[in-house]
Amino acid sequence: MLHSSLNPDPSAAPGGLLPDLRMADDGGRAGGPGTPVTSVITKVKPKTKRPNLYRVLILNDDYTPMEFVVHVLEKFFQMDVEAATKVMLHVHHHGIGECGVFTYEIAETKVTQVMDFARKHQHPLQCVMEKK
Ligand code: TYC
Repeated sequence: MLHSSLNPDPSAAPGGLLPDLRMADDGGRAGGPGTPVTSVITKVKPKTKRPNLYRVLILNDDYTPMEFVVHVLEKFFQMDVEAATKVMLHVHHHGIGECGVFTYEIAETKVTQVMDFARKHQHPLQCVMEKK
């Protein structure tokens, strides 16, 4: 029997002189033989980003009553009277102190709440935030 084309006898043993040009197995996919093999990358990378954090600080002044500062720390920072007194006295002696650490929007809200409350009671208490 004579073969003159590039297509080898499919029944011939592999490793002959001519390349094996038979279609790859289509695996029974839709489209049938000749459909391009495509794949979808399905590996999922866990992507959790830590939020930027901000310290909320209060500043000392000569006029705001100590009891008012303690009240502010209890009201807006969920401190008990002992913790609030410690923070207030730290600020009184060192000039500045931390009320808490929050994400941007929470920190901004705390600063606004404290400043509005102090102004409403005509105290010069200052509250600021800084990126950690
Ligand atoms: N220094 C104030 C006083 O002697 C008390 C005070 C403490 C004010 C902390 C502000 O953030 C402050 N009355």
